[in-house]
Amino acid sequence: MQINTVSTQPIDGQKPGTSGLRKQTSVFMQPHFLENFIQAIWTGIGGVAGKTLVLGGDGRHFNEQASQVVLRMAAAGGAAKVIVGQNALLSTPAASNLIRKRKADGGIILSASHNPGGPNGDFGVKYNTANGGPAPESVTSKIYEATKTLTEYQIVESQDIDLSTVGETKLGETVIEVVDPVTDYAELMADLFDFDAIKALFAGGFRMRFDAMHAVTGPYATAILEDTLGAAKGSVINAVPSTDFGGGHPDPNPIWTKPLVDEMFSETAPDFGAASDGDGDRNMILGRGIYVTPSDSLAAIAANATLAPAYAGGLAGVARSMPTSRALDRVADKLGIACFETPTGWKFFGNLLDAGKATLCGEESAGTGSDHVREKDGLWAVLFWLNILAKRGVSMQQLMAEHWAEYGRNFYSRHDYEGVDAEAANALMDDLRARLGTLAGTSPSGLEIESADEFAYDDPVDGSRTEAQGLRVHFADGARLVFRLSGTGTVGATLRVYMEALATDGFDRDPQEVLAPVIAAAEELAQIKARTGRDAPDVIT
Ligand code: VG1
Ligand code: CO
Repeated sequence: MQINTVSTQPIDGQKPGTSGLRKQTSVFMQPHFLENFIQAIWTGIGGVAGKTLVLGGDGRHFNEQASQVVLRMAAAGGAAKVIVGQNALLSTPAASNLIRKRKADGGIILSASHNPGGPNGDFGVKYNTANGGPAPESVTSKIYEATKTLTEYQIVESQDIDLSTVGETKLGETVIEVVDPVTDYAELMADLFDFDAIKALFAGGFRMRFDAMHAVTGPYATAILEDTLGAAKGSVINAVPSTDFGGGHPDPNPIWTKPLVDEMFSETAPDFGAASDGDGDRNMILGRGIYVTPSDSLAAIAANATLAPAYAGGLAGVARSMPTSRALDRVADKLGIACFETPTGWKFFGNLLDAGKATLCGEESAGTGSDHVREKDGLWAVLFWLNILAKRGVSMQQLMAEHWAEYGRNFYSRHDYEGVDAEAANALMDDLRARLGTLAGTSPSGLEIESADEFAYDDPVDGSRTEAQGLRVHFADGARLVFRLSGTGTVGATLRVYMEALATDGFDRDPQEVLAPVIAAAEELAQIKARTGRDAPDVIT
């Protein structure tokens, strides 16, 4: 086997963000760009020699080609084995599961998640560690440092490996094992949930619609929901993964899944609706005539968790990212368990899950998960809801009405301003940050501010500190406002404004109306319109 050493130079901007390195596909396809980053990963993890890795991606443009590069570079680095999903496909939670189940040293996930794909879309690479979770900052910073100094990379010369057939081959000394991407994941789900109860639900005429958004969950959802659990054929739509996600934006929110949302609010709506994103780690949950915000979904799952066999013994604790609504905290209070508040991004949940401090965790951005893997998991959330609905025997509307009656409702919304001029976005944040100390006691738009600060996180397990994780404004009436810049975009900056207000009645009101005073306060505090030049957010969730 011929190993080539290729001279290269550091490429700027290879700093992993909230979830791996994401760039426009055209940038990733530039000479050496991918190879440099993969070599930097090998350096960052202390070399790949003798290690076993898992590899797969969400099927977007460049997925297969990039997989071949990773395999050649793993072989050049002396990896013992690479376990690859058939056709280089693996959802993010399925990859996390395989890393754990097969006791691999880590894994590479090729995905830009909810970002659009295709030659004009985005591509991404993420490294996960042996616990199955996204590499923590201690590892991503080593990878980034390596990108700044590397001068060469090693790659073997070979024909493309056949990834279409399940089985084992060898590339040099490295074993390449091609596995069915769905089997192990489907087995795990059957262990966690009451499949008999869900089968009975469907047998009784319960109807659902799952929108796979032309992305990676199609094969998983079809196999589990239709073939195993008996949901009617056609319950899963947009089920065949395509390299550009059918030209769509594989982000399960009310904007990008509008046809599904419209159906769920129509006369012929099924009982339950859901969607997942590009790489299968996000979920959107709907009932007939109701959209359940991710923050509420997390809280309701926590409140009903013991209905699922794997969680019947109760939850050790729960965790949510800081911008996620505090609906979860109210449930944790009642259950008498701890509720941890972490920075945005799944990597911060890893230590809590590993240490057994949290069983369930979630983010407002449609990410929900548990200690069954170390990633958020879209289909898992869907199955959890089906399990709960099967056991409770009520509609989604009724279930949420009862939940709010018990805990109050944390009305919640996020406003995103996408592709904003980066300098303007940074200036907005810098100015507001500089004024945080003076805000307590003032009343923008008539809402009195109790306190304001910038969120920093001290990890209770390893003691590491992560700073500058969002600007928070707490109001005297319990409302809250958070400002953050996205770490997953590839063009300009995305400003995220998160709003929350607690209500103890009037649960059926429109969140945008309930939140109007908080929205007005956000504008007054940060002059969003003037600074971004936008009249309105691009996305409202
Ligand atoms: C966004 C979400 C965050 C999520 C991350 C990765 O990050 O806000 O909650 O963990 O995407 O999700 P940011 O930095 O853009 O706000 V995924 O499904 O794109 O891997
Ligand atoms: Co995702």
